[in-house]
Amino acid sequence: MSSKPKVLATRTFPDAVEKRLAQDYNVLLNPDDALYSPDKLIELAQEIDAILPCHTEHFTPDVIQRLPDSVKIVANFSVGVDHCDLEAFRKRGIIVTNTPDVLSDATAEIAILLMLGAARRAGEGERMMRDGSWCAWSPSFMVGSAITGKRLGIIGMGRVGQIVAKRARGFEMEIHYCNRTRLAETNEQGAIYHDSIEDLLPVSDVLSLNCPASKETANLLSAKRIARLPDGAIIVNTARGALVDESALVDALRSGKIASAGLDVYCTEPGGNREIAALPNTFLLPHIGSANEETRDAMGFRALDNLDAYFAGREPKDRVA
Ligand code: 8YV
Repeated sequence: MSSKPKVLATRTFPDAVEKRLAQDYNVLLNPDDALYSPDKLIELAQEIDAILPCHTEHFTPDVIQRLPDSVKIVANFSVGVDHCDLEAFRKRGIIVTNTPDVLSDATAEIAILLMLGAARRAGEGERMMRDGSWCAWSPSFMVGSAITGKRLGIIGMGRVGQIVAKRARGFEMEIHYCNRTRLAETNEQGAIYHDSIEDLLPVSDVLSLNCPASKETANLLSAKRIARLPDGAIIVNTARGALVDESALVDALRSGKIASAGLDVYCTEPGGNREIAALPNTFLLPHIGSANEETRDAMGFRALDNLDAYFAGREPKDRVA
């Protein structure tokens, strides 16, 4: 009988996922959910065949270089792979997979939550109720802006972007988007295509970032681009913090150029950005775009499907390197 492949699970995963892992693999779990340092990761990876990591593990060229030869595949529990240097993985001949599709609905839900929360000043209201400072009401109290009927600009009309558009249509929003390639008419569902971000911004009363982080998209939302948005626009980010020049965003939120921002992701995680957190006109969440039970199970199963395929001698469905 051949022995089961050895898998290093870098974090604590949902029960159902760990159960399947333990059934099919010889698994090294992390019951304390400790965040491993690069040295610890390398140490634990000795004689390991596969790693099941999250976006919290940073696979830099140095880390990848130091991985033992036994590691053949890194099956990420994430759709984003900006924590992985894919070129370095390719050079080492290590396969990398991700978990697309299964978290699109969950992330789109959070985008809508952020949109509403930012537009209707939900963060300010919530803080007020908790600290007991609500002591008056007037017609001008806590007045925000509507999203119904407004123009929504989406940067990155992939799986998540298209679902954000679909949900936003429920608020009668007019959808505009910019994407590397224009969608087929049937997928556009009436959304208006812009072939440059510069063209998209002036028609975006609400701007939603839904593209992956990469060298090309780093600081995509710069001061110059923020200036092209309509005055009083709302910015929503459920993708990655690295897409935004956070100091330019702080300036724009302070000046009122941007009315409010709803953010789930930050340049520095965990922790976020203290300057952003100090601003009243922000509605902030701690990177929980995919954090619901159904989605986290589905992400784990998708990562395991990729591992199963590899160890059965098939091409993993979600191979990115
Ligand atoms: C995940 C995400 O929770 O999948 C992604 O890219 O950003 C999140 O929704 C996280 O990455 C899990 O590793």
